[in-house]
Order: sequence, then structure tokens, then C-alpha cells
Amino acid sequence: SIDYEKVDSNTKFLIFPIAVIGCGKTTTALILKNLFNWGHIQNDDIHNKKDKAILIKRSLELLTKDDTKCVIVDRNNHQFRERKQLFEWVEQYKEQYLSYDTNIKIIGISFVNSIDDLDRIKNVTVNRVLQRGDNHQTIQLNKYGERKVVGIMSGFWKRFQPVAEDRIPDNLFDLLIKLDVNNENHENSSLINSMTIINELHEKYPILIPKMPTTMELEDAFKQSIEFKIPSKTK
Ligand code: IDP
Repeated sequence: SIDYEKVDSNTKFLIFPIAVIGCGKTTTALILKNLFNWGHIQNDDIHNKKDKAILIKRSLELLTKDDTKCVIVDRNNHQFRERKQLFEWVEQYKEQYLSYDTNIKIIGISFVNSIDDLDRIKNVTVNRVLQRGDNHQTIQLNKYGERKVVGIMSGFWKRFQPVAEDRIPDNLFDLLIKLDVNNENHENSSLINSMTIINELHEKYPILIPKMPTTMELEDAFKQSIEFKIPSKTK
């Protein structure tokens, strides 16, 4: 019989962030994509929201590629309800895309781990998002103005439900990695967070990351991701 828990060369991986706006989700995803050629699906790029499961369907579709072992599903997932949805959609659709003997491991990357954490990162994230300006698919400073942008961000703060590892849905993560946005030197938090993710994945799933990148490779990937500009405003 097939051991569905087994990790082997067929195993595929999905990464779900738990975050609020400005934590560095996209920057971190770009670093990982740059280093390992993983897939990256951004909720902000999906305009037709009629089929809500499209986020997971596209992620699963990317996973069908032979050379794509892992996909980062870039959405805030700041509430239990959203995280539960993602797990349900994977269950519901995985057989449409992947063969029955392909198992999927789901990794959570939690950028904010408690309400205290949330209070600590508000300043950093607001400053970053205001500095980001119009370099974003939907939340453009020019269009909304500062008050409205901070208003959108604070909506996420109010609804935020930190990860609760002992209950549904968060106990469904195969691995949960805790990150920090406002570390001593928040100038490079996305670099440090990427290192944490890579270290923990290398340790738990060497099949996914057999060899650690060098410090130089990491720093280059960070630099490129930080400097990344979206190609053009979405129409
Ligand atoms: P989000 O996807 O969580 O909303 P990002 O768009 O990745 O967050 O980051 C928000 C802004 O902060 C972007 O302008 C990004 O370049 C910047 N940023 C992300 N990580 C770092 C960091 O480690 N140091 C400095 N700026 C960062």
C-alpha cells in the first residue's frame, strides 16, 4: 500500500504565508524563487475572483511541472478561515492535477506570531508600504493616498488571527516556520527570514533543499528581490 506520509522524490511542496500587508511576503517569495526556481502565485495578480479556488488551482498546475518541486502561494492568510480554505481547496483539487501517488507537504511561514508581534511590526510595515509607493498591483499610494492605505492595512490588523498550532486549521501544517519582521535590523528582515526558511527546510526536507546556498548567493537574491519593480501597473 502507498504510504501517503512518506517524503520521496515525488513529493511536492506548498508554502502558505501567515502575514499582514508589508511583512515581506512577496520579497521573500522572490528570494526563494530566485534561488531554487520554485513557483510563485500571487493573489494580487488574480483579477477574476469568481472562482475563488483559482489561487490553489494555479499553484497545483505549476506543481505538475517536473522541475517545480515547490510553490509559494502568496496571500496574507491572516485569518483561520482563509487558512482553512487553502487546505480544503488542496484536498478538493489535488487529484485533478497531480497523480495519486504524489503527496503534498504543506509548510506554513508565519511572519507575525502573536498580537504582541503585530503591535511591534505596525510601524515598520507602514513605513515600508508608504515607501513602496505605487510599486504594487493593487495598493497604490497615488491612487488611495496615505490615510486610505493605512486604513486598508489596519483592516488586516483588526482581523488578524495568529497561528494556533493545536487547532484546526493550523494543526494541518506539516511544518510551521516562525519568522520575525522587526528583528534587530529590520533593514534586512527578508534576508534573515529567507535564511530561516531555507535552514529549516534543509533540515526537515533535504529532498527539497539538498544543498544550502552560499551567503553570497543569498545576499544577491535578496538584493535583486528588494530592487524588484512590477513590470507595469495592472490595468
Ligand atoms: P508583502 O508582500 O508582505 O506585502 P513586500 O511587498 O514584500 O510585502 O514588502 C513591502 C515593501 O518592503 C517592499 O517595498 C519591499 O521592497 C520592502 N521590503 C521587504 N523586505 C525588506 C527588508 O528586509 N528590508 C527592507 N525593505 C524590505
